[in-house]
Amino acid sequence: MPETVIKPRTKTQPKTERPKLYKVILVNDDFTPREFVVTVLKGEFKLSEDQAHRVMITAHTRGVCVVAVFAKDVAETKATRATDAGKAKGYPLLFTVEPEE
Ligand code: TYC
Repeated sequence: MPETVIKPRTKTQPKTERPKLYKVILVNDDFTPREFVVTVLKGEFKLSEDQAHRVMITAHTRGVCVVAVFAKDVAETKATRATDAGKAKGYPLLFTVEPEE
């Protein structure tokens, strides 16, 4: 009687791909009032007064500043809404979206 060989079952874990994150970037301009930029950052990105002020000043002095990272659709929606808030007031305020490295 031949021996029964039981093969161990090896289960390979399917890789769960982490969804890519996207940076929302605030771009400086010469026309949008500082206080308005801070208001939009607080309203759309839920930053505190302090965080919003720091992000605004960084964009103002360096040209751009990363506001936050989100899943693609959230980043795009927030960037569009924040840019539109400036447009509604006649300001050239701009938020762009970039994939994270
Ligand atoms: N540079 C603008 C000013 O001096 C303020 C500002 C800051 C505008 C950051 C846009 O992303 C910005 N009124």
